Amino acid sequence: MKVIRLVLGKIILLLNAVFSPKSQQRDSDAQQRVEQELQAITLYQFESCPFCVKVRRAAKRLNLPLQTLDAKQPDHEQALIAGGGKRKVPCLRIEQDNGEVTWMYESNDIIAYLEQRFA
Ligand SMILES: N[C@@H](CCC(=O)N[C@@H](CS)C(=O)NCC(=O)O)C(=O)O
Repeated sequence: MKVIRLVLGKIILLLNAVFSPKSQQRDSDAQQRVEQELQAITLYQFESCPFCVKVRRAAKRLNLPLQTLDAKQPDHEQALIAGGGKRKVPCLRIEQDNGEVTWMYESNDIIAYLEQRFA
């Protein structure tokens, strides 16, 4: 089972690399502003999780160089569980200007949020 999952994961990564989506273009000032806003956003993920790949592809389409953290690493895993309440990925950590932090699960919700905020 572990081997099948490993092989499927590699296939997903390969297909993702081959059929990488085109990125939306912004002028350099707008892109700089977006990247500034992204400082407060982090994606907790597993590299070959299909739901995480789906979110990363949406981020690529939107030209969002998201910071990502591997939730398999014990320190990131602990932070995810402590902050978000469960060991599930993808999870988007969003820090507001007032310091309040939101942990958003569900790939579809994350993509809708990114599209609504940055498209
Ligand atoms: N409906 C969720 C599914 C997410 C999901 O099933 N993630 C798996 C990895 S692919 C997970 O975190 N499982 C918990 C674990 O592996 O501990 C979404 O669309 O984000």
